[in-house]
Amino acid sequence: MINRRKFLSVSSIAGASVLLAKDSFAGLPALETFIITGNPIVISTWDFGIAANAAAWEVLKKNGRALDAVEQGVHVPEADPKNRSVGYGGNPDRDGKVTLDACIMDEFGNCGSVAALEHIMHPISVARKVMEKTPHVMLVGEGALQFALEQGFQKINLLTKESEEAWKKWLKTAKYEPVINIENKSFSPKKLPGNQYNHDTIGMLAMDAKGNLSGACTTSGMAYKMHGRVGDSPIIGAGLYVDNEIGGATSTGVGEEVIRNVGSFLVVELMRQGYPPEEACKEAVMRIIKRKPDTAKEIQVGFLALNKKGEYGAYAIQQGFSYAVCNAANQELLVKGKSYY
Ligand code: SD4
Repeated sequence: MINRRKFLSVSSIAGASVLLAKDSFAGLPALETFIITGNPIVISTWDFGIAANAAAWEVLKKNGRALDAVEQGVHVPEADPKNRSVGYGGNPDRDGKVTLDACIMDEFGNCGSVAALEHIMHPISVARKVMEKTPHVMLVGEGALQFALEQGFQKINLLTKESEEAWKKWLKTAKYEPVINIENKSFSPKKLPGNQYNHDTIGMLAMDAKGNLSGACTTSGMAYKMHGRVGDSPIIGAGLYVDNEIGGATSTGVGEEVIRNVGSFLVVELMRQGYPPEEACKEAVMRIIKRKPDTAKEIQVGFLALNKKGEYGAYAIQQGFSYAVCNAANQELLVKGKSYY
C-alpha cells in the first residue's frame, strides 16, 4: 500500500531548528508540522509577555513575517481587561478617559504610530494602518480615531468597571503622582493612590525565519496622567526602534525620561557600535541616571533589545524588570533583566 503521506526527512534539512509538518493521511487527522529554517525569536516586556509571545510564535513557527508576529502578539494584552496598562481596561487619564499610545516598525524601516487614541481595542493595528495606508508616521487624538473608524475599526468603551472604580477612588485624593513600576523591595502597588498598578506597557521585538526584524509597543500610558499626555511608547526612537541591519530595542517605564534620551534609538546605535544587547541597554539606562540622578532613584525605566544574531538582553534602573523569551528551544522563558539599584 502506498503511503500517501509526504515524508519529511527531518535530519536531512540543514539548519532546520524545529520540526513539525503539515500533512495528512487519508482519513486521519492532519498533523501540524512546521519546518523552521532560520532562528526565529520573539521577546517582550513583563510577565504577560509569555502569553503575547505565544501568539507571536504562532506566526513565526509557520515562517511568517516578524511584523505580523508582533502585531498578533501584542493583541493579547491589548484585549485583556485584567491588564490595566495596555489597551482595553487600561487605566484612564485623570479625566477618566482611556487614551492609548502605540507604534510599530518593520524590517524596511517603515513605521506607524498613534497617540492619545480613544475607543479602539487594538491601537497597534491602527498604527500599522497608518504605516501602510497613509503617507504619515503618526496620527493623534481625534484624527487618529477618525482614521481608525474610516478603516473599519469598531468604536468601543475601553473603560472597564474595575478601572473606573479605581479611578473614582483615586479621584478622592486626586494627587497627581506619576509613580511608575518600582518593583524594588519596598514597593507595593497597594501604596499607590486608588490602588493603581501603573505599569505594564508591552514592547515586543521579533526576528522571523528569514532573519528580518520588527517591533511593536503599546500602552495606555501612565495611570491618571494629564489629558493629552503622550509617553515614549508611540514615539519612534524613544519607545521602539528597529534597524534590520543591527537589531531592535523597546522600553518601558517613565516615558518622559526615555523621550529625553531617545532611548530605543540609542540602544540600537550602541549595538551598531558593537555593544551586546544587555550592555547597550545598560548604557542607555546609565545616561538617564547620569542626567537626573535624583529622579532616577524614584522611577523605573527598562530597556529590552534583540540583535541581528538573535542575542537579547535587558537592563533597568530598578530591580524586578522581567521579560519573556520565546524561540525554538524555549517557549516561555521569563528572565529578569539586570538593574542598577
Ligand atoms: C509611558 N512608558 O506612557 C509608558 C508607560 C510604561 O510600564 O511603560 N509603563 O510612559
